[in-house]
Amino acid sequence: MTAANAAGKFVTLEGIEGAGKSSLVTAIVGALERAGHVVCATREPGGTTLAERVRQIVLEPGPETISATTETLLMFAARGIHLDNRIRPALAAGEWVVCDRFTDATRAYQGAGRGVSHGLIEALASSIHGDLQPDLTLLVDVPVELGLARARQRQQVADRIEAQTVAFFTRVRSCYLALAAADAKRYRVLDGTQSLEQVRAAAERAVLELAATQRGLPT
Ligand code: T5A
Repeated sequence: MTAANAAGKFVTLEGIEGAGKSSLVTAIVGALERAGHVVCATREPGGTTLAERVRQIVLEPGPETISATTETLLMFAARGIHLDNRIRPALAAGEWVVCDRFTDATRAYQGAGRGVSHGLIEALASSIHGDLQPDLTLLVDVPVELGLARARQRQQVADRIEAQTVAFFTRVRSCYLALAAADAKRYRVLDGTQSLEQVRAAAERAVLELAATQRGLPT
């Protein structure tokens, strides 16, 4: 099932570093709240006190190595905590959940980026969130060089993933675009090279269309 079968709607944002996802969250939340919805804005890895601790373990640079498989397990560990304590309760209460990254990030970063097998990722996805899928995924697409330049401008010290190569992020971006092409119903690709105002407007339109569909209104 998707969250469409439950009380609330589940919207995720995806894209490479610096694509502009976080900049869109406030705009999307504002648009939904103005339309009368209660919204839970959150992020992955993280979103709860305990899951944010897992985020710190997996992203903070340090002397110990974390293998690609272990990194994948940590992403799903954080996700399991997040789902149990925040996402599922919010959806069950009729709230919309707007989440900055979800399992597609594991498919793109650990799968395409690090080479972790599709089979392992899908087995973990099925075990951790079963048939709960986002109702809508906004993929903010930008060329790798632009995304990395924006991310570096904003944050001087790279985390463990931001420190990866251009080739790594090129695989991540290609995977996201392939996922979107394979499921046009769930994904909306936004051109992140446009001005922030234009991208915000497109994101707001997409979520309000979903809200209108829910009420059976023409979009
Ligand atoms: N990860 C996560 C995995 O590997 N596997 C997983 O399963 C999950 C869930 C998360 C890291 O974890 C990895 C992926 C990530 O590497 P993070 O710090 O949350 O770490 O990283 P990001 O989500 O990538 O956050 P970023 O902040 O880097 O990217 P955003 O959110 O896409 O970009 P944003 O909105 O912060 O914008 C960056 C800068 O660009 C400007 C903004 O003002 C900001 O300064 N900007 C624009 N400028 C001009 N025009 C536009 N249209 C602009 N949009 C934004």
